[in-house]
Amino acid sequence: MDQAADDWAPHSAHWGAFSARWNGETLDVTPYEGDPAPSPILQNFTTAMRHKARILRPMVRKAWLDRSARTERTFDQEFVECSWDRVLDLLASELSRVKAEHGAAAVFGGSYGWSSAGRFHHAQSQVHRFLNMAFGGYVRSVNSYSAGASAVILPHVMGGYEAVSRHNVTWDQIAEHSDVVLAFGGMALKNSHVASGGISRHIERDAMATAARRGAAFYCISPLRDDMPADANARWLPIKVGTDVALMLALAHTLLTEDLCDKAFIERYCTGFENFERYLRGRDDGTPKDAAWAADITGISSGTIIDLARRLPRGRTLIAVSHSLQRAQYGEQPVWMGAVLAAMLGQIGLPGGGYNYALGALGHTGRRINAVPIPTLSQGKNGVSEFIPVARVSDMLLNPGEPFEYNGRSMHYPDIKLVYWAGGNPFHHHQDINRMRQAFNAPQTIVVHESAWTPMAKFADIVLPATMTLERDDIGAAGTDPRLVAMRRAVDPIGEARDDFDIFAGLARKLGVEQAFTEGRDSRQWLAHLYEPTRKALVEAGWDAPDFDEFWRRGELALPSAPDDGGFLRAFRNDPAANRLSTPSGKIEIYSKAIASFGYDDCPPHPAWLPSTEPPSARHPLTLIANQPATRLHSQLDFGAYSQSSKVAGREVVRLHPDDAKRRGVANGDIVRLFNDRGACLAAAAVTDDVMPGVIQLSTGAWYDPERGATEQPLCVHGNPNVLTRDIGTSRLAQGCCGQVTVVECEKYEGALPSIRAFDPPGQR
Ligand SMILES: Nc1nc2c(c(=O)[nH]1)N[C@H]1C(S)=C(S)[C@@H](COP(=O)(O)OP(=O)(O)OC[C@H]3O[C@@H](n4cnc5c(=O)[nH]c(N)nc54)[C@H](O)[C@@H]3O)O[C@H]1N2
Ligand SMILES: Nc1nc2c(c(=O)[nH]1)N[C@H]1C(S)=C(S)[C@@H](COP(=O)(O)OP(=O)(O)OC[C@H]3O[C@@H](n4cnc5c(=O)[nH]c(N)nc54)[C@H](O)[C@@H]3O)O[C@H]1N2
Ligand SMILES: [Mo]
Repeated sequence: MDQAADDWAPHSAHWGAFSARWNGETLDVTPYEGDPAPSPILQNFTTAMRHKARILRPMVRKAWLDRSARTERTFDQEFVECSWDRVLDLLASELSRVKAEHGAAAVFGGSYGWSSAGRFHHAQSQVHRFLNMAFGGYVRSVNSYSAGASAVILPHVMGGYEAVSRHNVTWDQIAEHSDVVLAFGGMALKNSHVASGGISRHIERDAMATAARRGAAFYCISPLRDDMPADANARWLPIKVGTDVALMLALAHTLLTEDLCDKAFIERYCTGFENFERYLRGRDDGTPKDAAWAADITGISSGTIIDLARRLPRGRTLIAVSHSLQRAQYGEQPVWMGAVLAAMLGQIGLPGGGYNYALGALGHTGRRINAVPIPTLSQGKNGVSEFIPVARVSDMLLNPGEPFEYNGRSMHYPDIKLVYWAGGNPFHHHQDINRMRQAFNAPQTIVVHESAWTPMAKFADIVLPATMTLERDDIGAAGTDPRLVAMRRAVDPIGEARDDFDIFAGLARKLGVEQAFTEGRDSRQWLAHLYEPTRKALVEAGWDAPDFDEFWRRGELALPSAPDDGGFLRAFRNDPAANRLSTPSGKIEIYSKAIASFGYDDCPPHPAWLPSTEPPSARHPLTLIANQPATRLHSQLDFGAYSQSSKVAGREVVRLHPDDAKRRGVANGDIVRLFNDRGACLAAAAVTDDVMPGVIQLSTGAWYDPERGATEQPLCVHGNPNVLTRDIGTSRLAQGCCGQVTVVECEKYEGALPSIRAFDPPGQR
């Protein structure tokens, strides 16, 4: 793109590459021309830049500033405006005080969150780098809300995570080779709209359509019909939430007893099948895990299960397990059992077959990996060794010093005095918000960088206004997207907002360590610096490798992809002696001696059916699915045009089956109250048979909007499901989050409708 066309700036978001032009009031947005199926989520930008929810200048909570009697943090606390110079002085001296009195291990800097797509102005990388380089480290968090259980179980079972999720079966292979795809949790296109770092080609829809035209059969195993796109022409097998392991076991049982399983594969590539077989046949507990047994649990008839099992070995079959299944109690089990089922079919490592975890859950999976590295900001070395599994944040803040178990280790929660967050929204992402509110009242100081008044910003003591991605230059890149994007600034920064990098550079200056943090580079010099390793690798690969200025002028750069070679699992299949998996046995572990040695009854040494300890009950008969939203990424730009267009009376929409609606006197468009013992929220009902009976679905991401007044469990008037979800670990093995599923009751809301204040700035002086 030359300078003349520069009013259209190339840019990139986690939900797609695009061009943007500021028209003085709103943003014109055009998707990247090479994208076959761009995401409508891009349209959230149009009205977002100058929205009232944006933060204009540094703000400090008045009660924190007064340091009077310690007051509880609330969502309608008063803030005081502050100059940048003063706020950085205040923050520098507070950081120094905490470090002097308590050490760097009193700072929690995990700062989980998706931030924005640019690889330099990536807030989470910036805050980690700052705390490492300028402060001596911080208590970090490990793993993710996405893959909390799978990131721990898959290394035990298959020796790694990436080889099973990313560098494995591709959409091209599915289009060409797969005959049957069992999609546990589906592969909704709204999910693959998104890939961290950006995505320039949304290929999933066309690949599924091609495969379906060729005769491939997709099965949508899910409580929601629309978890597969229409183009896949999928058969819907509605399954009771959280019972997939029972279905997988019954499929495995049928394969075993009808002599349909690939014994040679199990013999050569797996270990521990005998222990599992005893369990499957019910040798010790007297319960064979057969189709009749599973029918009761799953709600799928035994005939359907047996027919499906018989079909699996007849062609190229892919078992796909989504992230969602493991974002629940005992979430390790479906991930492990999916691998075991695929092992029994013997197709792991074959094109379009075997096992692929999280295929279609994001736009990174099912793609070829880039053959060159992408720009990455170094985060330095953390001087603090303490960490928590990411979703144990409330436990940590509420229970300093208390013991907990994680992946075979006995650990203790650190004592946190200061929390530093940039690029995430815990009041979006964490479970049991009423409990979390108490937890976030424990630290002495909370610092947040944000571009908008999210509930997390409103709950902080020091709030620093960060630019939005379109207000700065950056480089967009993902390891699975064959394109580098020059993300050019399209709009001037709002108010006094600064880039996270500049905020940290200023803070490092106050602390006398500016050079360590900036290494003497400004933003522009950093971009050129981060580009250099990619350019060098392009030169070595004999590819077009322009210098930084030329890349910037062009606006984009093609990157070469590695071959579609099936990754490590193919290599393992071809030569298991030369390509041992990184498991203790070098093979797929159907029984794990390592896990056996931990002695966890909530994660036994082979996959097993463990029902949730919070099943539906007379008081809370409905199972709530709190899945990813179709109209935005998490809570980002919930105030944007596209997200807002989906709301009804300003509320998030909750979907339920006609039978469940009728029983409760609920009609389409009614405002309903969802509640359980942990909390309550309002939402607008949509009655549809795309949701199976007994299930109710409210996506995440509506900004938490508590009704004012001092109650323990204020009603969220906007529709954030995390007031209802359970804040427990998946098991002692992984301690992942359990946000996907909870039990609730639903009733028509008859009271006066409280107004939505989620996007209003807090009280100011
Ligand atoms: N109940 C339930 N809960 C869930 C899930 C679920 O399935 N059910 N899913 C979970 C999953 S998988 C995830 S990954 C998490 C996601 O949780 P988060 O990643 O915390 O969610 P986001 O809304 O993406 O938060 C990113 C924040 O960064 C801010 N931001 C963007 N750009 C910048 C920037 O340049 N600088 C700064 N300082 N800030 C910026 C945005 O304004 C936004 O507030 O949610 C989890 N929560
Ligand atoms: N548009 C959009 N896309 C996103 C995101 C977003 O915020 N917005 N977030 C991204 C992120 S960070 C992540 S980690 C991925 C998450 O990827 P996933 O976790 O796979 O996505 P979800 O939409 O939460 O869940 C997918 C579906 O699983 C089904 N499901 C839930 N419980 C069960 C169960 O027990 N059994 C079965 N069989 N099905 C079940 C639900 O019907 C749900 O719609 O999505 C990514 N994609
Ligand atoms: Mo995620």
